[in-house]
Amino acid sequence: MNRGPAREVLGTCHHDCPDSCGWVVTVEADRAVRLRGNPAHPYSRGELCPKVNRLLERVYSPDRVLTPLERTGAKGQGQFRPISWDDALARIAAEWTERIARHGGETLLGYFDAGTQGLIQMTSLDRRLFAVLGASQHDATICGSTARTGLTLTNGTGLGADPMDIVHSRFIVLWGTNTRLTNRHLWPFIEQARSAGATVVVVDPLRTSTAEAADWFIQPLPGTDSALMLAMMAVLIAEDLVDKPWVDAHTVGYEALVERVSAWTPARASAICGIPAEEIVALARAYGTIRPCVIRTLIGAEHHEHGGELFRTMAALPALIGAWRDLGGGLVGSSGPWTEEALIDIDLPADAGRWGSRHINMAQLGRALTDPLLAPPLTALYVWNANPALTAPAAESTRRGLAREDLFTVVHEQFLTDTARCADVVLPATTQLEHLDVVPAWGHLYLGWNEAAIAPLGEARSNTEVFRNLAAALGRTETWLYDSDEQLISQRLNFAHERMQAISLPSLRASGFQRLSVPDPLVPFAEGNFPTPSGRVQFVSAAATAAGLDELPDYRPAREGPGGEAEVLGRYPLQLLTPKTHPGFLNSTYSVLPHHGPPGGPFVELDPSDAARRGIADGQMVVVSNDRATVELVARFSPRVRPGVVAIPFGWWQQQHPDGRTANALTNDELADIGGGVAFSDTLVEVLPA
Ligand SMILES: Nc1nc2c(c(=O)[nH]1)N[C@H]1C(S)=C(S)[C@@H](COP(=O)(O)OP(=O)(O)OC[C@H]3O[C@@H](n4cnc5c(=O)[nH]c(N)nc54)[C@H](O)[C@@H]3O)O[C@H]1N2
Ligand SMILES: Nc1nc2c(c(=O)[nH]1)N[C@H]1C(S)=C(S)[C@@H](COP(=O)(O)OP(=O)(O)OC[C@H]3O[C@@H](n4cnc5c(=O)[nH]c(N)nc54)[C@H](O)[C@@H]3O)O[C@H]1N2
Ligand code: SF4
Ligand SMILES: [Mo]
Repeated sequence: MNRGPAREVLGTCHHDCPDSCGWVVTVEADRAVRLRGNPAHPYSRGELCPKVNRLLERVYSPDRVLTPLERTGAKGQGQFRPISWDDALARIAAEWTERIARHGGETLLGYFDAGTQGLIQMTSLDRRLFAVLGASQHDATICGSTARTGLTLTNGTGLGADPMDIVHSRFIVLWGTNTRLTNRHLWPFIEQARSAGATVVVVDPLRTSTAEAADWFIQPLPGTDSALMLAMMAVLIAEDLVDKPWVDAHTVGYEALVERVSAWTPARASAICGIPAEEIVALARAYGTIRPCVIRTLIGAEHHEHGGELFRTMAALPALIGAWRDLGGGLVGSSGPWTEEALIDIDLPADAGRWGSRHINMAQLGRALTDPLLAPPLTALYVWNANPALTAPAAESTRRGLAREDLFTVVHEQFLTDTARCADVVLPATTQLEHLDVVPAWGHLYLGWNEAAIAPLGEARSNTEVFRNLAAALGRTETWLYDSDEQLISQRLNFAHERMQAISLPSLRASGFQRLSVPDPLVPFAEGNFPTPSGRVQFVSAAATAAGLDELPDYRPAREGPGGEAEVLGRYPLQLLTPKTHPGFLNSTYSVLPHHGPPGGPFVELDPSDAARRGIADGQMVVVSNDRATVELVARFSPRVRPGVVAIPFGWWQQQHPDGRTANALTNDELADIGGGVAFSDTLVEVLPA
């Protein structure tokens, strides 16, 4: 068969992952036959990952949704029949129009996450359409918002050092981040630093694969890090390891901080964190003496009741030792803000906006859908780029909400996920190979271009295309609801911004990636100049007080955590973590595809001493329970957890769980202290033989 000449198309991974790897797709006769890492990409350097190495199997999977579907069975049963696009769009327009006429625009909610984190396919035209419809506003807070808000209280910004400059570090603290799993392309840079003599420390309540590979593993009880950090500061101050000239020049509130941490002896922190006092002292000494010294953190540690406080406290550490002076020093969190500050908010022409004033926090979708007092009620839900039935906390409330007969749910998806199975109408979505986009990264400083490599499969349509279609079906006449993908990209990138100086659409398109125009090497705060009210690091923060926190960094126990409410701890003495764990999964994506998960399906990890006390044998069926749900699982004795802590790796779908209830059935949907994030990891449970 003559398949015609092969083409190579440059793209960028769309996944909600810090790495935003560059790729090359080989296309023959409009079929993608090969996908590999782009060797020219300076960060990902030709490598992808166990998930995306098999992306073509996902793109061409027989299980993909390739036509619009309409529900035929009961809600949530997943029974559908194919319908035409015209019929699907007409039905959605009619349902929305009727419901908005009855209840007002706020009865409608558009719900998305970062299924693709592309500049226009994640969120762009949707904002214009839902605004003109007066819909409820979706607060996109489930990932990263609390960490950034915490860092910003102290530093005035989430900006940090260039992740790639970690090669220059000699003391690297991976604090609440599982680099080898979640940020795997940073690991070679860490190894490079290590071969030049760097020490790698991991601070994590779980002995992760990253902890296994570290030089020093510190395992605090979950959510207790602020106590550990305050005690480290006490040691730094007591042992004269503070960089006084830098502190005097670039911080405010030092004397008050000295006073605050004087109460935080290592012994006191030790009793809270479950780490020997000597180890806290040793960590502080190493942190205060080895340079350049960097803290690398991402998202996982924010999922606590006091998650914002944790990050706000963390940001004080590098300031105290003047770590920002050095290339390879300071703090590296999400590098997203470097790009985001060079983007234009294209929501709406100024005179056209009439969003509803009501905000719905995405982490509490279940609450919003089941709240009998919510006025007006949510009666129309449109979901794209997300699988909230599985990924939002307190999943049984989401399930009850999605089962409501009076709720009209549309899900735009590639697969029949747990959320799509609850829909009234499912719309088929393109994959990253089938649409155009630009991908901003949160793990490095390169923008990535993504050229569509192949035509949409079946009747799949991209997110932006469907919003144009919906606008037409609703009879909207505003021209800006119909902007093309190229127009949206041009509107979004702020070429006038200094960070875009070297970037143009043709150059980005031709090269596949370009570095933001920021200094290389980048030492952002060597001379201070923090964007806070004082221009300095705020050890004392009025913004913190305004947000309801103490003016100084502090530790407070979580209600559902160690040192929490005695009544709850008495009934549910084990703290549950539900972490990302399998290299083949990306949140809930891939878990039902062959070759992605470990054989045997979901399980709960226990320390053998906790199991023995309950008469639980390795491999036995157990019931994990709290007031939110019971979940049946196989017990596994695990060296990853310490006594008092259990873990259920997250990502498996309902159909893969023995009783259809997933890890998130158990998790806490209380919000974190600031930033709107959620306390997934402050969840107490009991585990008993089934
Ligand atoms: N393979 C793979 N890669 C992924 C993902 C995936 O699902 N699979 N998901 C992507 C997404 S959406 C994100 S947000 C990033 C997340 O990237 P990371 O933030 O690196 O990953 P997490 O696993 O969420 O959390 C990191 C670690 O925080 C720990 N942790 C929990 N509570 C605490 C605490 O109180 N203190 C401390 N010190 N540590 C704590 C957890 O045990 C976990 O090992 O990863 C992305 N990359
Ligand atoms: N228990 C527990 N819960 C968690 C976490 C945890 O660690 N533990 N992590 C939390 C975090 S950090 C995050 S970010 C969230 C992630 O939550 P979600 O974003 O809901 O998770 P995903 O499983 O990645 O779902 C993304 C969906 O988008 C779809 N998709 C991909 N590309 C496109 C596209 O172009 N168009 C459309 N229409 N759809 C597309 C995919 O098929 C997939 O089903 O989960 C959170 N929930
Ligand atoms: S999921 Fe992450 S590591 Fe894997 S290819 Fe995509 S960006 Fe790279
Ligand atoms: Mo995330």
